[in-house]
Order: sequence, then C-alpha cells, then structure tokens
Amino acid sequence: MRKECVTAYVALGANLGDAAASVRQAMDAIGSLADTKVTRRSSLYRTAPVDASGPDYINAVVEVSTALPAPLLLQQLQQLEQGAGRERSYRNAPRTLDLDLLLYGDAQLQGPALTIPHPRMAARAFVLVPLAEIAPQRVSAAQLRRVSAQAIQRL
Ligand code: A4P
Ligand code: MG
Repeated sequence: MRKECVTAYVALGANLGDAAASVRQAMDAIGSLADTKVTRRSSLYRTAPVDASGPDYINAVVEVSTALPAPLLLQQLQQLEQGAGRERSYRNAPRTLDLDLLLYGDAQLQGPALTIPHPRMAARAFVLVPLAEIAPQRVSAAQLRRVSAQAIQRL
C-alpha cells in the first residue's frame, strides 16, 4: 500500500566551518532519509546572527514530501546534526549545523520535544525569507514586513 505523504518544511542553519558546504550537504542528506524526498530547495542566504553571537550564518529552507511522522522526522534531522559534528554547548551557541522542523502539513503540535509550527519562526527573517522563496503561500506580506530590519543577503 502507498504511504500517505505530508509536505513539511525544514530550516537549515550553520555558522561554523564551511557553513555553505554544510548546508548543501545537509540538503542532500535530508533527501536520502527513508520515505522522504526533497521537493524544493531555497537559495542560500547570508544572515546576521539573531539572539546569538559569532560569525554570520548561512541559512536556507527545504520543502520535503515525507511519510515519516513528525517526531521521527525530527529525530532523523537531529541525527544528521550529530553527524555534522554538532555540539550542544549552550542555547544559540554557534553551530556546524542546525535543522529545525518549521511546518508539517497543517499540524499544530505543542510538546517539550516538538512544537509545530516552530515557535520562533515568525520573528526571524532567516526563516521567513527562504520559506517565502519556495512556499509563498505559507508566508504573508505582513510577516515579512515585521522582520524587514534584519540583515539577510541572498547568495
Ligand atoms: N524542538 C521543539 N520544537 C522543535 C522544532 N519544531 N524543530 C526542540 C526543531 N527542534 C524543536 O533545539 C532545542 C530543542 O528544541 C530540541 O531538543 C528539540 O527537541 P536545539 O537544536 O537542540 O538547540 P538550539 O538550536 O540552540 O535551539 P533552537 O530552538 O534550534 O534555536 P533557534 O531558536 O532555532 O535559534 N541567527 C541566524 N542569523 N541564523 C540562524 O540560523 N539560529 C539560532 C538558533 C539563533 N540565531 C540565528 C540562527
Ligand atoms: Mg535547532
């Protein structure tokens, strides 16, 4: 029987090492997860750190079509972060790779390990701008206006 697929969006971010290469590799790795296809990739963006310090970030968003339930998808994304050498030293510490699950269909989930939509996405140009590039129907003009002061450069 064919498995039901859901359209989900994953934010990618990195600001240590060769961040652009890490983000591109992670896009490929997400497409290699079981029962998961990458259906759209945003451009890469250079962004100033928000609520954080350290070098500029490289950020992007991918659209996936997945048959994995949301908690399992997050677990797989966290394994990819570990594989990229991610160390969780402190909240918002510079990182080799951060993968956040932004949207999972129209699901609304609120738990300690997983909240969807991602609770901070609406405040962040580094999420909304690449998301609007590949899924304009999921981001409003008003949302984009609210983050328009944040520095973001499309590469
Ligand atoms: N968690 C709950 N919901 C989710 C979700 N929808 N997606 C939990 C991913 N994780 C979710 O995440 C902390 C916990 O959130 C996890 O245990 C997971 O179960 P983490 O990745 O371990 O830690 P973190 O990255 O420090 O926290 P988080 O929440 O990912 O940080 P933020 O808020 O995403 O901020 N500035 C720029 N320019 N670009 C960036 O990419 N990133 C951050 C990180 C700050 N400033 C930035 C950027
Ligand atoms: Mg994260």
